[in-house]
Amino acid sequence: MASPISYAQGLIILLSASMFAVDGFANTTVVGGTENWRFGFNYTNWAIQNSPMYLNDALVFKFDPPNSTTFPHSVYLLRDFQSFLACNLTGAKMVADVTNGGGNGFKFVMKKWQPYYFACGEHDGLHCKIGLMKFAVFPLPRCHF
Ligand SMILES: *[C@@H]1O[C@H](CO)[C@@H](O)[C@H](O)[C@H]1NC(C)=O
Ligand SMILES: *[C@@H]1O[C@H](CO)[C@@H](O)[C@H](O)[C@H]1NC(C)=O
Ligand SMILES: *[C@@H]1O[C@H](CO)[C@@H](O)[C@H](O)[C@H]1NC(C)=O
Ligand SMILES: *[C@@H]1O[C@H](CO)[C@@H](O)[C@H](O)[C@H]1NC(C)=O
Ligand SMILES: [Cu+2]
Repeated sequence: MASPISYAQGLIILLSASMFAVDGFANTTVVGGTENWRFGFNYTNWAIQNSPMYLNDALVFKFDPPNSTTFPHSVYLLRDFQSFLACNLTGAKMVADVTNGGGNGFKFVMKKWQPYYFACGEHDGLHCKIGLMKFAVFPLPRCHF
């Protein structure tokens, strides 16, 4: 005979099982679509068109490693909104270097409920400023209870 306590415990196990299942709904999106991560594509516009994004969604940055014919790119997280507006790399955190975007690309999972300010860090912020290689995402929690 099931006691109320074991029923409650069963419910908790069920709820946590469906919380784990949330991972199954996470999206993986290639930044820039078929344009990949390159100089001169409007990533702000791309981010608007791909909103909203959710917690645990993954972004894939694809860029060829540098050689004599390709330009180097990278991925940085800028420290705050002001730095994002100004393409100021002071205090930014490099998450992918110039070689990390080859092959299947560099995958970044947005695990925290916070704004993420992505930018290319090459040429001291020039790719960010003039090359439009920056965008912001505030991933939302997925709610489906
Ligand atoms: C990039 O796209 C945004 C959003 O659509 C737009 O406001 C902005 O003017 C565009 N930038 C350029 C340089 O075209
Ligand atoms: C995944 O991303 C695509 C493209 O932005 C969107 O159409 C779709 O609704 C997203 N799926 C989920 C489960 O969020
Ligand atoms: C440079 O890299 C690109 C893309 O990976 C490749 O198509 C091209 O052949 C390479 N060029 C040289 C000179 O290695
Ligand atoms: C960049 O950000 C740092 C830290 O906030 C600040 O000290 C510096 O003045 C900024 N640089 C420019 C050019 O605004
Ligand atoms: Cu770049």
